[in-house]
Amino acid sequence: MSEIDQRIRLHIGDITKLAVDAIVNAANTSLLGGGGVDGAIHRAAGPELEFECRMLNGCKVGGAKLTKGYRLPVRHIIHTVGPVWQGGDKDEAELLASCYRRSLECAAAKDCRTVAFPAISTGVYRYPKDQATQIAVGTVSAFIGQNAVPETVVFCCFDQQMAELYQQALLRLAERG
Ligand code: AR6
Repeated sequence: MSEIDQRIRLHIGDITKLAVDAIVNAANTSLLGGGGVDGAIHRAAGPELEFECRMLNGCKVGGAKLTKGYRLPVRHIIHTVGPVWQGGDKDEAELLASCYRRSLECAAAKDCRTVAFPAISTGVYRYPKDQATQIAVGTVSAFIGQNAVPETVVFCCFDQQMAELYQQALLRLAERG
């Protein structure tokens, strides 16, 4: 097992229950909450989160902004905005990779050693799950290969099917060396 494999973990469950340094939120450009994982994070963190988010003036697609964790067992929440899938020729892959890179940069800037990501854009934003997991794994492993922090990245999957896609993507990456 390579050093990078040891720094990537899979978890099946609700990301709001994870006690890590930072979790990533799959937000929208307003940063004012919504459905899916965004709604779950805002509900669990409490109304203070939306209050801080209001000060941030939104976020562009592919960008990331950081807040405190409030009632969640994390120091920080990193809010990123994934691309809406429009068929694949609207820079979706580059924008999704940018979400992972910018989020990891935010985490590193605050010395967050363990960071958990949901599968950004794979719900309401309809990004094909197999492609999204490959981008997630490729971008995260490239980043941690060049940076000591975060030490550990958790891909938090809502269900077993998503965990299997991550496993396949990790296997493919290991095969490529
Ligand atoms: N923990 C972990 N993963 C979750 C959770 C959870 N509690 N809830 C859902 N997922 P989505 P998007 C998974 O739709 O596609 C919001 O309204 C889910 O199974 O939350 O980036 C925002 O405000 C899926 O695999 O995010 C935006 O408007 C993944 O998280 C829009 O949705 C992402 O699904 C963003 O859409």
